[in-house]
Amino acid sequence: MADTDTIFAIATPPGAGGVGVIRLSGPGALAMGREVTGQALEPRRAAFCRFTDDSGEVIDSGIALYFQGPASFTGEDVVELQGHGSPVVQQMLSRRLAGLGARAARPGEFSERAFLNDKLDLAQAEAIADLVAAGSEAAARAAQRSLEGAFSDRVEALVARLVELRVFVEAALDFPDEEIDFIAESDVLDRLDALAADLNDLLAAAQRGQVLRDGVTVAIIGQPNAGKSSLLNALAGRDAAIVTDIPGTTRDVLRETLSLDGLPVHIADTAGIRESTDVVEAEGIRRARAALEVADIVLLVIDATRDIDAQRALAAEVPEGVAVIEVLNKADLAGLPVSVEESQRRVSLSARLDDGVGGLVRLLASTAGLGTASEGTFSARTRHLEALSCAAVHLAAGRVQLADYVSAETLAEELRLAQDALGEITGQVLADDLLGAIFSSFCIGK
Ligand SMILES: Nc1nc2c(ncn2[C@@H]2O[C@H](COP(=O)(O)OP(=O)(O)OP(=O)(O)O)[C@@H](O)[C@H]2O)c(=O)[nH]1
Ligand SMILES: [Mg+2]
Repeated sequence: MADTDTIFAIATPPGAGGVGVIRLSGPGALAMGREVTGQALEPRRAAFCRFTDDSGEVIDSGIALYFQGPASFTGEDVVELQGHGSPVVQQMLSRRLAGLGARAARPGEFSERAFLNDKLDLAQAEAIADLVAAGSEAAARAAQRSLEGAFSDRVEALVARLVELRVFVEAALDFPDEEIDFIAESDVLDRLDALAADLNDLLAAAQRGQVLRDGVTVAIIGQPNAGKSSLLNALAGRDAAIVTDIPGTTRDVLRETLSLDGLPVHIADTAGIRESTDVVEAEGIRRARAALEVADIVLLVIDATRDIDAQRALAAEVPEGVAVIEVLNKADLAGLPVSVEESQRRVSLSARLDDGVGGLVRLLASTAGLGTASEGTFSARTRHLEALSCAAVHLAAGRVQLADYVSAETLAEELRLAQDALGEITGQVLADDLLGAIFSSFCIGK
């Protein structure tokens, strides 16, 4: 399957820097590396070299490293040229390599080759991109765990049990007369249930991993002057939004991405919702309602010194399925103690004094399904969640077949489909253009 082109890419970020790395991979990598450096290049030995152009003139000097395939990241021969981090020098070196017949790598092509050469499975390759793009420490740790196989191992353990079950059921099919007894007398149903339960646990863990990777979208809503912008500022730890005592201060939606206890949060501060004849304010209120529609979690900010029930009525506008956290603000003025009522999804705090905001952050994390135990979480993507759900659906369908109709044949088919769905996560099963869709979103040089 391996592509036989030799590819190259600048692996360090664009711009000037201390060191600039160009990576080469493919059957011609060693010959090209030797040509550019004029040295033999021993595997895994750093060689200080001059990098020359085709007329022998020195372009740069630096270190060349050769990794002999298959003991390399891609599984092919890989050469790294580590020169100075000058965009001009790197362009000259790139031209030199192109002149020697190498081709500029597509985004993610090194990782794709690593996958095709069995150096990593698909979920691990995706974890590389997630690690590079991680927006918080917790997300980076989760991606690292996936890269090390924490997610793939659990998927593969399920696949192994599924295969055992399939072997058993399909063996039963070979003895049609005894099929029913064979299955009824065995513990297939119990094994199926245990498998489904473990699959659900994995799905829940993957959901947490996806939240860590992609973050949650939060909208702050409430009546004018309730303290929405003050709350945003307290969460952000800086003066992101204008705060005044004039109701109707915020007009536009103000978006920030914050890392709250490691959870990436895409948060929107909005205009206070009320009846307004002011054209600008009315447009702001329309936008506030639009932000509400796309949120995963809504923070309904209530001024605790005013009529609380009247302000709560806004909760009715929140779409079904969106979690609402009630924030009783201005606790200092209202003489309320700062508190968190987890089961009620309610906190009282003072945004202005930044008192009680930590409790809100913890409630946000648990509402997002993360809880405090992000320990052991691995990163996961929507694609993985879909595959796990699909496998769960087939297991459930198979169970119905067995329990209600005693059809071993349909059970066998459902088990096969469940296995295929799981196989898509690690790349054992490849749907059309899955690789293109995944690797095209990688950065170049990875
Ligand atoms: N004492 C006290 N005052 C607060 C608190 N939170 C906000 N305020 C004050 O309430 C007023 C309104 O605060 P904002 O944060 O601008 O309120 P808002 O909900 O964004 O208002 P609009 O943008 O007009 O909808 C300001 O004078 C704040 O200083 C609080 O916890 N305690
Ligand atoms: Mg405001």
